[in-house]
Amino acid sequence: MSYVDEVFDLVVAKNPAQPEFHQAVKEVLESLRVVIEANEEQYRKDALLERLVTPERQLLFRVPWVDDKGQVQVNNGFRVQFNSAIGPYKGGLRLHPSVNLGIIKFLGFEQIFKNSLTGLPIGGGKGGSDFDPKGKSDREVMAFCQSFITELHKYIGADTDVPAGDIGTGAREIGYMYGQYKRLTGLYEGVLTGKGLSYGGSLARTEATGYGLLYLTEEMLKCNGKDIAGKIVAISGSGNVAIYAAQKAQQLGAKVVTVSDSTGWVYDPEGIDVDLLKEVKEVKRARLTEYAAARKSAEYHEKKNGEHGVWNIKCDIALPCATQNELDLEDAKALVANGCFAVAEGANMPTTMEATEYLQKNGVLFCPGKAANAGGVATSALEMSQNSERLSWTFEEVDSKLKGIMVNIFHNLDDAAKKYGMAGNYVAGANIAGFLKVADAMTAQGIV
Ligand code: NDP
Ligand code: 2IT
Repeated sequence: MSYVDEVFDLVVAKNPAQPEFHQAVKEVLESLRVVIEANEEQYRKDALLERLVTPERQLLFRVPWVDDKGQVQVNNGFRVQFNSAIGPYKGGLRLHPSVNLGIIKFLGFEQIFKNSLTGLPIGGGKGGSDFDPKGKSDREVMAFCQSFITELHKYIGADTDVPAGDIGTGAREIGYMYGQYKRLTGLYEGVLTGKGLSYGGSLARTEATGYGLLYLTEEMLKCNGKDIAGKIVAISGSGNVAIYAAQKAQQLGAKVVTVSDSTGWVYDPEGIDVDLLKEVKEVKRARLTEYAAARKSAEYHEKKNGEHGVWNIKCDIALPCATQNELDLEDAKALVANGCFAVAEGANMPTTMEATEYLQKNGVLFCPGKAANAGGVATSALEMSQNSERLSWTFEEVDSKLKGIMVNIFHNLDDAAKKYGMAGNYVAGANIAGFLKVADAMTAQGIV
């Protein structure tokens, strides 16, 4: 059996009931096959792949907190410190009831390659909890965040592990966590990114993932003889990534006609009103029904099982920005049938493997999340730099660095795909380019 197949079987056997982790590993290992086979003896002897798929450290902890009725609640806390070959562990914290160890491991594994692609010195990690911030008061969210950091603070630090936002973790949660970290340690250091601007946050970090997604998409289209201006864009999600993806797409002259949340979706043929969306989602923390109620041109659809939702709408470009496995084979068929020619992932692993293959086989330009959404973590690394030098850069400075990083990422994966005989396969290109740097650093640092 080939080394790649052996390691994949090992991952399934050693990590039962973690389908998302298996899926992420399979996608990466499949596209590394050609690279591994060229140097199989050495990689096998060093157990490089076994080390790559095994987190350096996994922290599982209890998070007790008191709700507004005086009742004690208990959640599960997670931090997976996956790989520190090229820098301190870096990656977000997801707060969502669906969070479990397998989800955090898939996200942490993806983060290794994503962070490598940014060209910046950051290793891979991810964390979170099955706590659901929806419907909780600010005080309850603060109580949870303080308890979460009371345990986690022992294992993180500006030069060891630097968490940030993800689903359910935004500026409010990062603020509460930062305050508690500072209180416990006495350190005013860049231990978290996505901080508020008044206490060490970076300009453009809020916008970075969505803007970066569009900078990369623009470059991918340009290199394939296409232009984003005048195109119809379908977006899923209506959180941090979706909102700023919509804003930048519109600035580049495209028309964004959809957004969604976990209970429904909106079709707005006149183009999403981003200011209204921000008011509904960022300020009121309300449902999309409120967007539709305030906007004549918008149709609201309740989410129903088995329906294609936003992917049924005719579009040129699709940007999934909500969550994993939200775009399946049926959705991919609907997109192709409607003439969609490009898909770039704002979320982590939103497209199933079958859907990805179908899109690629049908000539759709497809950029995976670990490249397309790397602008968020890249700008987090820029926030770390600013914290280290105790300076803040202007919005334009950060934004132009972000753009340069995204353009560079696209060319790195394009070049890697071409070099290994898979021109146009940006999934393979991203995995190979991300892997080679980490593998080189792991090899140089010996058996650790
Ligand atoms: P937010 O919490 O701001 O928004 C998440 C959005 O996705 C919301 O609209 C939410 O709807 C929807 N959503 C979440 N879970 C589900 C679900 N199970 N089913 C349907 N809809 C769902 O998160 P972000 O925008 O930050 O994150 C979105 C994606 O982007 C995630 O995959 C994340 O890992 C990825 N990402 C985020 C980065 C960042 O910097 N924030 C960087 C790189 C990737 P509702 O409000 O109803 O829950
Ligand atoms: O998935 C991701 O890259 C993020 N949630 C952002 C991580 C970060 O450290 O900014």
